[in-house]
Amino acid sequence: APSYENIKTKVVGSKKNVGLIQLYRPKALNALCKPLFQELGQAVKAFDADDSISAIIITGNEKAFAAGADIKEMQNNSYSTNQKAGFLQEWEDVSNCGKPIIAAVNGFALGGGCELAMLCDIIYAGEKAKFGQPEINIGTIPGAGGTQRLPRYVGKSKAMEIVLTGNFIDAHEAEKMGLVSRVFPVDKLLEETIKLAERIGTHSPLIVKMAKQAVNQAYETNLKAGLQYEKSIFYGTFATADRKEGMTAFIEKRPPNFKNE
Ligand code: CO8
Repeated sequence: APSYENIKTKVVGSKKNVGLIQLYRPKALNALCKPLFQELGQAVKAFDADDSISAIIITGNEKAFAAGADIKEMQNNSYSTNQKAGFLQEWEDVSNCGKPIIAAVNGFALGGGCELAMLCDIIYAGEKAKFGQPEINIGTIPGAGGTQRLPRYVGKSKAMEIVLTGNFIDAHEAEKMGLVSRVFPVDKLLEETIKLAERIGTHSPLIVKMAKQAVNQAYETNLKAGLQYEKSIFYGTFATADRKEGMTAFIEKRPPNFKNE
């Protein structure tokens, strides 16, 4: 396994089919410096390419999922250095992943940390999690989806409130708003997230990918074009052996044996 400095990776689950990535800069509350994001991108790409992995989990520690972009690193950036370096472009390695990514959030998910959670496919939270887009406090605005993804999760009024005040919201509020799909006791969060990943892992990886693609399209397009896209992916499942196996197994009253084909 590759050795990383700012993250830790592990394969978990009873079938060893879940890729776990732990953000690991505990002293900086997992502030998302560039080397961390480069490693995160590499780790996501490696798990995405590994046929034995069904789903990926990104987590932090009990104090912080991630407290945002690294303020110390970007303090002296300028408009032109951001432009020239393509500041934040490493994020695309995470958003381009074909496999499901689940964020398991304990502690702070602020700024870029909240944005990283939102670019995952599902967010599970521990009871003490705190979400927020506090960029406004430091004279900037969210730069990795906070102004675009957050309104799609929680609607305009709540997103505006979060972005314009910089106030934090707790896990239960976040669940009520639809930002988080479930809340667990702090010490149960990771095992529950692994269970979710394992449940997804019982299905055909090929079809899981197609389902993820189709749901994501809902955030890219209008309803009519989205429904057409869905239909073409749905028809496409009929070109796979796993679709045939799934329906045949149902009719023969036996569990399916998916081949990822
Ligand atoms: N960047 C760099 N260092 C940080 C960050 C950060 N975002 N957050 C915390 N740290 C460091 C602190 O500087 C401190 O380091 P040191 O011990 O060397 O002084 C250490 O982590 C511990 O932090 P605190 O002592 O502040 O811990 P507290 O428990 O007192 O407070 C808070 C916790 C409330 C989370 C507090 O640390 C805080 O407000 N952090 C900043 C939160 C923030 O403003 N985040 C938004 C950053 S801007 C952003 O994300 C822009 C998004 C753009 C795109 C995303 C790019 C990745």
